[in-house]
Amino acid sequence: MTLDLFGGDDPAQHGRVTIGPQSVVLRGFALPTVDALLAGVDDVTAQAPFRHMETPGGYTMSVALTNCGDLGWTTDARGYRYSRIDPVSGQPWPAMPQAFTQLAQDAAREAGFPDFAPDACLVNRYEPGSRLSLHQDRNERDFNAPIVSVSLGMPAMFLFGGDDRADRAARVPLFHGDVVVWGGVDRLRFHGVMPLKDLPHPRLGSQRINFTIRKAG
Ligand code: MD3
Ligand code: FE
Repeated sequence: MTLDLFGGDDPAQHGRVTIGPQSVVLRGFALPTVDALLAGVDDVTAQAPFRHMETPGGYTMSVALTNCGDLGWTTDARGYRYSRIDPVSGQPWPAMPQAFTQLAQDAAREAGFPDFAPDACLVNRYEPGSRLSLHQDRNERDFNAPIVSVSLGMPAMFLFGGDDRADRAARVPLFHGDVVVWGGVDRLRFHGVMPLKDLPHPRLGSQRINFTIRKAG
């Protein structure tokens, strides 16, 4: 991977990259609305700050997370689940910013999912060294709905595996402004993120924000 590929505004990165039968990377799709998206992240994190959650296995996640929308994903010693209440504040999660919903529906339509009605958004914050080990997203009620992901800030190497944990994973670099839609037959594929390198982003510095817009309930 050359430095140039991590530049972020290289027009050669733009376009549509098919990474599975029903998964597509829309390079730079979020760039036109990035100001509104970052304002949304600030709004959400002012009400529900990023926190490092515990896994049921007793580990602390290296990725910090928060949520917005009607339902938010949490993990603690008792397991993984969606809930309406932020366990830190005791209040409902912040509302989903309109810019998130609009972008997610536009991207889902582009990818062949015209009726996406999201009710949840998980916001992840990575710092250098943060990683996400291979996992499946199975806490949502309806696996027919796609998941839309938005990457901002530092680049990351996404790992896209198969339906079995042992399946070989493809490496897909994700850059500031990229949007990915995952659905249909790809919805339960194992996936993860390699430990982040410290390649500070001009706007976000040494962090990567990824948010995934979902239908959880
Ligand atoms: C593929 N987040 O929050 S987004 C997660 O970059 C998560 O923060 C990663 O995995 C990140 O659960 C990857 C992409 C993603 C999300 C859900 C998927 C890819 C997926 C569900 C099925 C297949
Ligand atoms: Fe995931």
